[in-house]
Parts: sequence; structure tokens; C-alpha cells
Amino acid sequence: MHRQLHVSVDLWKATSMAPNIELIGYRTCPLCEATCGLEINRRHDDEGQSHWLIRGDKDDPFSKGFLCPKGTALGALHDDPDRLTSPMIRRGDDPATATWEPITYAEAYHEIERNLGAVREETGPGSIGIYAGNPGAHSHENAFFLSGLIKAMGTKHFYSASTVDQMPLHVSSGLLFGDPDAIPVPDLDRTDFLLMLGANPYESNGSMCTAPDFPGRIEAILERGGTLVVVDPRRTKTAAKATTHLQPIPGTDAHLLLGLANVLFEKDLVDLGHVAPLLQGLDELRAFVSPFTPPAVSATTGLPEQAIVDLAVGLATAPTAAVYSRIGSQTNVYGTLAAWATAMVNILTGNLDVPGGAMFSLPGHTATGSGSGRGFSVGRWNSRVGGHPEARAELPAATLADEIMTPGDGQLRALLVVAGNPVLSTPNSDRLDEALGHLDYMVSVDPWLNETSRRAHIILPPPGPLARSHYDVGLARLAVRNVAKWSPALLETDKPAEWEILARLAMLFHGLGADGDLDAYIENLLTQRLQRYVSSSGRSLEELMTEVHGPDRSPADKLLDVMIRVSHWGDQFGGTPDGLTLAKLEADHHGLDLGPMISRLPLALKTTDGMIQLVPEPIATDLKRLTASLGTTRSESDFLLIGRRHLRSNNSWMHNVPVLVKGKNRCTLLVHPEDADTLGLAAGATATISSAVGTVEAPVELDETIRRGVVSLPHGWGHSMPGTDIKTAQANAGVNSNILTDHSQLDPLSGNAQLNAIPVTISA
Ligand SMILES: Nc1nc2c(c(=O)[nH]1)N[C@H]1C(S)=C(S)[C@@H](COP(=O)(O)OP(=O)(O)OC[C@H]3O[C@@H](n4cnc5c(=O)[nH]c(N)nc54)[C@H](O)[C@@H]3O)O[C@H]1N2
Ligand SMILES: Nc1nc2c(c(=O)[nH]1)N[C@H]1C(S)=C(S)[C@@H](COP(=O)(O)OP(=O)(O)OC[C@H]3O[C@@H](n4cnc5c(=O)[nH]c(N)nc54)[C@H](O)[C@@H]3O)O[C@H]1N2
Ligand code: SF4
Ligand SMILES: [Mo]
Repeated sequence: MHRQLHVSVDLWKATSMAPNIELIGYRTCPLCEATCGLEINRRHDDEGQSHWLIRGDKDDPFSKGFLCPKGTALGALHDDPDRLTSPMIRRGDDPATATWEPITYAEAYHEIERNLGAVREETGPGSIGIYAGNPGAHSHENAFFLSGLIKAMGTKHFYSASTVDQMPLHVSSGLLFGDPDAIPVPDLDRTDFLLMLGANPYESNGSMCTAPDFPGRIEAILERGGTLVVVDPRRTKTAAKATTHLQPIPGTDAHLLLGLANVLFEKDLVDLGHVAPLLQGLDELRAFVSPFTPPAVSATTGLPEQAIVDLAVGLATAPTAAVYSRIGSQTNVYGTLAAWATAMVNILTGNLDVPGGAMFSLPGHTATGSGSGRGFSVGRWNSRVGGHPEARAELPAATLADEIMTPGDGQLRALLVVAGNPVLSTPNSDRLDEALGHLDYMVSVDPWLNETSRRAHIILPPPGPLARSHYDVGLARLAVRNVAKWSPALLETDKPAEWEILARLAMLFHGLGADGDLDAYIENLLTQRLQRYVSSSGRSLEELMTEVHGPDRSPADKLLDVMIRVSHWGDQFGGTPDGLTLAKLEADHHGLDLGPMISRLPLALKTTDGMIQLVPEPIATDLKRLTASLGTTRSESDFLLIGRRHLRSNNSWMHNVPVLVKGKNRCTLLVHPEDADTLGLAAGATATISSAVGTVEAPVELDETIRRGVVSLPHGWGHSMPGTDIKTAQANAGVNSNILTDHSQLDPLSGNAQLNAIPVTISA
């Protein structure tokens, strides 16, 4: 473990606190997308023991003291006794009987160099791939150095958690706005009407919409007389707050949203607002939505016709409104269409890019843009086995096992896994687990020996969260206010940082060797980055280099400083002396509030012509599939399986913290009592759940709020696999819902997996 760990230099003094409480510092929570500010203390008890005491940071201008139980457990997570403290090498092939030996980082890099070299020699460089998981999206170290590694690998075998999550939003935004990262977020704090589909922020704290205290922001909408409509097959905690809760048949959100668009056209309620001059293809859109009449959409979604009409009218007549759809809408075979249709309804009601509608955030490290760019396309190449189109240079995580198991040119023979646990998190996961066992070589960059890393030949652990600095490069772009927050590493460690591990791996692919000169590599990286600003700033490279160095800054922080300085808010290396620099954020660890979101069109566009094509060609093609599905009914004997999240879980990797798993078993199958009666299942009985690809058993929990014909099992459980060393998780194992998800059922445009609306049969 990262045992103690001296407290770093620039700490605040705890003046107003009890004498036995020592303030360690402030940092942004890296665990979910809400980015809460935390106040990290140590409490020393009378026996001389010290304990973490973590509270919300009241002076964080964005989260204002809000936090959740996971944030309070950050210290326990950091100190987890099962956390790996040195690289581990596996001896033995069968994970159940293998033993693990600690080695040094230098030995590990040599091992990896030798083994990847052998794979490359035998099967070519195209046979080495990478899977990148979710925690990497919460770290600027990974944002900079993981992308560097992927570039250095030059591989077409790039997979990530994005294709079991939000890839439909990227593809939709790429096709509409030319920028896959220009994702509009609902202006929660100013909207009068929020339509939310497939999201449950009372448990998840929000996704692709960074909003600490999302629940409080929802309640504020209601308090100011606004409206909340929640579309969810289950009456979640969020749905229970809604003015109106609609419970559709899962997998039909795209149909519903186009039904709303249909009503807007039919009732002459379309009002495009200030973006009208940027839009092309309105007549085409009108023609495409014409089959989505209220009766047709009602038959498909299972929602009353009148509710569909009322919702469309409500959105159009509210002073401001925002439509927000998330994982329940997008993790199905119509995911990109659902994401696109969400944008369409925002556009047709005049709510895109206006306060109270859906807006583009502009955090402290981003530029306003120029109004046009290179545009975006999918399918620049296709996957070898399934022929799936790439999206953002990624192939579907669901096809990883195919690529490992299918012989031929380009077969995947070696894999790096960085911050991912695909053995629990991706479809048909038993099959993937087996496939990983067939690789010639695998490396995991991961703090734990868990379900996925047990398949690695070497595990490289990064330091825990309290020993790394933090800035949300990705999530701040989705924040409901313009913000800039940087946190220091609060604890020192003598172990290499995650940026260093990733840089060392990249150096292997650059041919610089396991003993390569890391400092020279970093210097070169910074030089390349800064070179671009020499002429615009009128400063010499040496001057720029000196400025970003700063005292004790990590290379990730230096690269961040460059990004901040040349952003909309930045000091332009002196051109705008009052502008933002990392030094300003280093001086205030609570973060900076840069105000509410502002209108950003047309400058935020990166389409080639600076226009928004309402029905881009790939969408037009895929819409035919959606139209054909109108009115189709599924087999009555099937149930549709959906997932759910719990406040004290975080995907698959936080079940090793005792306080987060205590209490009753949460990995249960929710069944409507009347369905349970029909099936002969009582509460607590074991149900057998079977899909096209697998079978699991789970205890039944009755839930009269779930739509009949729908059952729910959470993901991220199933910790009983042999050969892991996560003892608390093993003792609270649950079952893995992804044994049931079908790797062949994908959203064709984004390659996103179907993780909801899965046909299953249930038996006692
Ligand atoms: N059925 C179903 N499946 C789902 C979902 C669903 O709703 N239903 N949700 C999907 C979603 S949204 C996501 S994002 C994916 C997540 O998919 P993954 O990212 O593959 O899985 P996680 O469970 O987040 O596992 C994260 C891994 O990172 C490791 N880790 C933690 N902290 C660090 C760190 O600082 N550095 C490094 N290097 N590693 C770290 C953990 O030990 C763990 O192994 O799961 C998806 N799977
Ligand atoms: N506590 C906790 N917080 C988390 C995570 C976690 O695992 N635990 N994971 C984090 C990650 S990686 C992500 S991506 C976010 C996800 O954050 P959210 O998108 O808010 O995800 P969920 O909480 O799973 O809510 C999805 C909802 O969609 C509903 N649903 C299922 N199928 C359908 C459908 O077809 N149509 C509609 N309209 N609804 C449907 C489900 O019933 C569920 O209530 O959460 C993040 N925050
Ligand atoms: S809501 Fe998310 S960011 Fe905030 S404390 Fe909880 S896990 Fe951390
Ligand atoms: Mo996610």
C-alpha cells in the first residue's frame, strides 16, 4: 500500500477545526462525473490512530459543499489494503492457480519490451491493441499521456469504455456540429422545463452533464415553478421527483423523441430561434419524422398518445426547455439515433445554444473555435472480423473477443488495458474473459488484481487518488457552468505517477527502449507543444518553456498549463495579462467559477461549411431501420432486461471498500410483483435469467414501480472469479449482468453495445 506518505508542502492550516483534526487539503473528487470539491482531513483518535475525515468543500464555487458516500470513502479507497504497491508479474497460466511476484518498475518495462517485441516480430505491429477504461476519463494525466500512448502504438485495435457508454453522443455531435466533443448539456440552473430520458442522477450524480448536486439542481427547477418530465421504465428516485413520469418499453427512446418532433411539425410549433440561419435540411427532417405519428409511436413505446402530444406541446410552450438523454437511451441498437433525436428536439423548440436550453460549456482550458473545421465522419476503416465502422478511431469494445479469437492477418495477439475492467463491464463478458486467456501477452495498468488484470502477464499499479494532482479536461467540457478547478497531489509518493507509466509504455512503442531517457522524452513533448505558440505569442521557445515549468510541476500539469494559457480564458502567454494560467488555479485549490454557460454558435462549429446539416447522411440511412421498426412487437414470453446504478457503487471497481458494500445485497433482480406471480417467484427466491448468450442466477426483489415485462439487474458485480485479490469484493460478489449482454447487438453507427432492453427469459 501507499503507506504514509508524507503530507505535501503547501497545505492549509486548519485554524477553525477541532485540535485532533488535521486539514490535509482540498481536491476534486475523481470518482464520478459530478467533480465535487472535497475537504480532506485526518482525525487522530485518543488511541493514536488516525482516520480519514472527508467532507464537502463549502468553498468550492461549483459543488458548494455537496458530496456523496463515495466521496467520503476516498481515503479508504486510497488506503485499500489490497491496492498494489509494486508491479506484479504472473507465474503460471491458469489464473486460478497462478502466483504473483512483485518486481521493480524497471524490470517490468524490460519484460514488457521483450514480450511485445516478440509479438511484433511474430505477427506484426498491427497485432497489439489497447482497451482504455473509465477512470482514465477522470484524470488529466491520462488525457494527455494515454492519448500519447495510443498515438505511439499507431494501432487500429483501439477499444474503450466509450463504446459501452456515450459513443452515440460523440457520433451525433460529430455529424451535426463537426466536433464529437461539442456535446450540448442541459442548462439545469436556468431551465423552466427539463425532459430527462434514461438517466437517474439521484444515484449516478449525472453523466455527460457535469453538475455537482444534480439532485439539488433538479429540486431548484421544481421550486422555481418549472417542470421535470422523466422517461424511465422504472420509477427511480429521480422519476419519483418528476412532475410527470412516463414509463416506456425499453429501447424506444429514439421513437419517442421523433414522435415529439412529429407533433412539433404537425402543430406548427417549430421555432428554431437564433440558430435558424445555420440549419440545413429542415424539409428533409420533416419528411423523415412524418411516419412517427402519435399512434405509431404510442404503439411502439407503450406510452399513451396524449402523453406524447402533451409533452411536445409542453416543451414548445415553456419559456425555456432542455432535453437530456443518457445511458438508458443510448446503450441500445438505436443509440446514435436517440442522441441525434435529442438534439433535434432541442433545435426544433429553439432551445439549442440559449440560456435555459441545451448549451455548449466553455471551461478554463478550451477555445471558442472559429466556426468551421475539418468535419467528422465514421467508418474511415472497419473492424477486421465484424466489419464494424470505426468511430473516433475506436472499434466496439463488444467485438474485442472476436478480434482476439479469429485467426488471420491483423489478429489481436497482445493487449494493454489501462484503467479498465472489461471482464465485468463489457458484453458477453465470460467469452471475453476466455479470449483474454488466449492472448500471447497482456499488460494491465491498474491498482488492483481484479477480474481483468488477473489475465495480464504484468500489472503496473499507479498511485492512489490522494497522491495525484487533478484537473477534469474532459468532464469540465460538459459542466453546467464554465469552471476551472485544479487540485494538487495531497500525499507524496515515491512510486511513479500514472503519467510516467504511460509515457514509459509510449517510449517502448517509439523504440526508445525500457531504459530510454524519460526527461528527454518529456522535454521533447513540451517543445513540440510550445513550438506552435512561439510566433503567436512573440516569445522565444526558451521563455515559454521557463514559464510552464513552475515549481514541482508534473509534466501533465505543464501540458495543462499550455492548454489553459492558449484557451479562451488564457493569458495567451502574456498577450492577455489578466488571463488564466495554471499558476492562478494553483493559488486557489477551491477552483474558479467562470460564470454561467454562454451562447457559442456559430463559433463552436467544426463542420467544413460552418453549417449544421440536420439529417446527416449516415443518420438518414439509419433512420430507415428505425422507421421499419415502428409498430413491431416483441415476443410476449420475453422480458426486457435493464440495468441500474446504486449511489454506493461505481461500475465494477468500488466494491472492495467495506463501507460502500455494507448492508443488504444490492445485486438483485427487480421484478414487478404481478410478473413475479405469473413466474411463480417470491421475494428472495432465486431467479434464473437467460439471454441469447448466457445465464445467471440472482435473488428476486419485488418492485411495483417497474414497468411490467421489464426486469432490472445492476452491472459491475460478479466478483467471485478465481484468481483475484480483492477480498471485500469477493465476499460481496453478486453476479455479472454482462454475462447476459449480447456482443452482437450493437448500435451500427457508433458501435455502442446494447446494455439495456435485452430480451431475456426468467424462470424460478
Ligand atoms: N450491463 C452494463 N454494463 C455496463 C454499464 C451498464 O450500465 N450496464 N455501464 C458501462 C459504463 S457507462 C462504463 S463507463 C463502463 C466502465 O467500464 P470499465 O472502465 O472497463 O470498467 P470499470 O468498472 O470502470 O473499471 C475501472 C478499472 O480501472 C481501475 N482503476 C481505478 N482507478 C484507477 C486509476 O487511477 N488508474 C488506473 N490505471 N486504473 C484505475 C479499476 O481497478 C478497474 O479495474 O462499464 C459499462 N458497462
Ligand atoms: N453511483 C454511481 N454513479 C455513477 C456510476 C455508477 O456506477 N454508480 N457510473 C458512472 C458512469 S460511468 C456513468 S456513464 C453514469 C451513468 O449515469 P446515468 O445515465 O444517470 O445512468 P443510470 O443511473 O444507470 O440511469 C439510467 C436509467 O435509464 C433507465 N433505462 C434503462 N433502459 C431505458 C430505456 O430504454 N429508456 C429509458 N428512457 N430509460 C431506460 C434505467 O432504468 C435507469 O434508471 O453514472 C456515473 N455515476
Ligand atoms: S457525487 Fe461523484 S464527485 Fe461527488 S463525491 Fe460523490 S462520487 Fe465524488
Ligand atoms: Mo460510463
